This record gives sequence, C-alpha cells and structure tokens, in this order.
Amino acid sequence: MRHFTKVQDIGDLHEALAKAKFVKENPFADQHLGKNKTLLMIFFNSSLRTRLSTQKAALNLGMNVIVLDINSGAWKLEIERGVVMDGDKPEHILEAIPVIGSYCDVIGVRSFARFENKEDDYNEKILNQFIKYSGKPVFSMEAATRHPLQSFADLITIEEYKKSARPKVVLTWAPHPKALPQAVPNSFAEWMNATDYEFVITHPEGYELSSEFVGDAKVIYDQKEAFRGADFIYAKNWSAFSDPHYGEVLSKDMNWMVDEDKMALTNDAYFMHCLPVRRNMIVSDAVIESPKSIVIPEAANRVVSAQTVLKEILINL
Ligand code: AN0
Ligand code: CP
Repeated sequence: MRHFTKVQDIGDLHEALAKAKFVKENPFADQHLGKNKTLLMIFFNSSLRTRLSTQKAALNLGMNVIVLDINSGAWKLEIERGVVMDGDKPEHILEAIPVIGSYCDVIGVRSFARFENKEDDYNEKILNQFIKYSGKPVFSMEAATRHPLQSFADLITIEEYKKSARPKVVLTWAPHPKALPQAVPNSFAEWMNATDYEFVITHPEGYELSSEFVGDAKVIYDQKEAFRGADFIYAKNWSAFSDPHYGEVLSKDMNWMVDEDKMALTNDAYFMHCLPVRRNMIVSDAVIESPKSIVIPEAANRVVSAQTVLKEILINL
C-alpha cells in the first residue's frame, strides 16, 4: 500500500483486522520501521483525536512527527490554478505541496468538504493534489468524502464487541446545529458494506447519501423501525448530499436524537459515535454515559487503525 484514502487500499479486511490485532497487542514491536522516517501531518481543519492518535501511532513505530496547522501560522493557500494572486492568499498549493513533500517521508492530510463546489469536494481536489504533487505516500485524516482511519477503527471496535458473527449495525442521522460533511457516514457505509454484517441506514427524507456509498445497505426512513433488533447504533449528523441542497441543513428535528427510549428498541445495542459529539443534540447524556456506550474504546482504537496503516506504508516505502 502506498496511499490510503478508502477501504479498497487496505486490501483484504480479514487480513487487515489480523494486522490491527497484532499492532494492538504489540504496539512497540515495529519501532525499527520508522527509524529516521518523518511523518508530516497537515491540518486544514480542527482535530483532537486524529492529531493525537496518529502522532501516537507514528511514535510507537519510531517515527519523527511534524504537525502543520494551515490556519494557524502558515500562509493562506490558493487552491485554484490560473488566478491572479492579488488577494489574501500569499502562497499557491502547487508550490506548498512539493515543498512539504521535500521535508518528510509520509504525509497525512485533513481537508474537509468545503461545500463551495460539490464536484471539487467529491473529486477530492485537495487530497488528490497531495497525491499527485508531493512525491510521497499520502493518507487521509478525513478528506472531503471519506474518513477511512475512523471507519477502520470503528470496524476494529465492532469486531471486539460483537456477540454474533453477523451483527445488525445501524447508521442513524441525528440533529446538529451546523452543516457537517458526509465523510464519516460515507466512509462508515463503505467499510460496513465491505463486511458481511447486516447494515441499515436511517435518516430523514432529503438526507440520502451518494449511492456510491449506500451500496446494498437497507435505507429505512422510520428510525424506530430501523433500531429494532440492532446490535450497534452508530450515530452521526451530516448535511444534505442531493442537489440542489448540497451542504445544507434541512432538518434539526430533535425527535431524531438517540435517547434511552430508542435504545430500548434494540437488541441491547452498543452506542457508537466518532466524536466530537454534541450531547443532547445527537445523543442524550444518559445514553452516552451508559455502560453500552463504547465511544471511548472506539476513539482509543484510532491509534490502532493509524498504526496499522502507517506500518503498511512504511513497509512499502
Ligand atoms: C467533523 C465531521 O462531521 O466530519 C469531524 C468528525 C470526525 N465534525 C465536526 O466538524 C463537528
Ligand atoms: N473522530 C475524529 O476524527 O475526531 P477529531 O476530529 O477530533 O480528529
């Protein structure tokens, strides 16, 4: 594996899970792999988990780490080619990327959907320029359409907690005050569809995700019906994907919040969320604090997913 941006890049999922298990049980077994290798993480957006877990993963592998927050301290970057740069952006991404590439061996990029142009977002305009112009292996730390390190950690977590071979996993939309990207639900759906789990997506009408990601998942508009018999409830807000409402908030219907009454409809399901989560919007205090909430071990597994991916990239350098 050279670049990691989507589920297909990790190869066979059973093998990937076995590799993740080894990494979790032997976090310092591969310290030699990263010796004198530098990871550079570049953030166009905020982060708590991704920045800390990916840095920890790299340190476990013996790597050196550089972190660049584009919005605090770096020059503002022009993304479009052909513009007269007489505005507030002193540097072009076409110089910045190869310069960044010359300082490191592996690059992690966080670059959310910008909701300015759906095609640019869904063509991964920024991430793909790093792949094209940096000369280095690139991995996504949440890009416009996917968050594969999160989805891999989610899969690892479900494998650890599942009580049957084919658990019922339900991805549910939940309300949020601001427009959020579709990357987390897209990616979660992509990874769940690569397993043999029973996978259901529930959301209000108008919040349909791209069919590329929905795949063969069952879409149920009645949230309570979707929750019946679920083994895992995975909550997430996202903004509309469909035209002409791309990137818009169409509903803040609090009836979609995950609460104890709805969890009571499930098969004693575990509650998951990628975090950060807005309490009493997405999920009630009682549910997120309940013994069935596994959001903390889920977040802890972000070190495991990042280390498994970084190890594969280092092996293939
Ligand atoms: C981001 C999102 O919804 O994509 C990051 C989640 C990991 N969330 C927020 O911006 C709140
Ligand atoms: N889940 C996740 O990626 O969190 P951060 O945005 O804090 O990195």
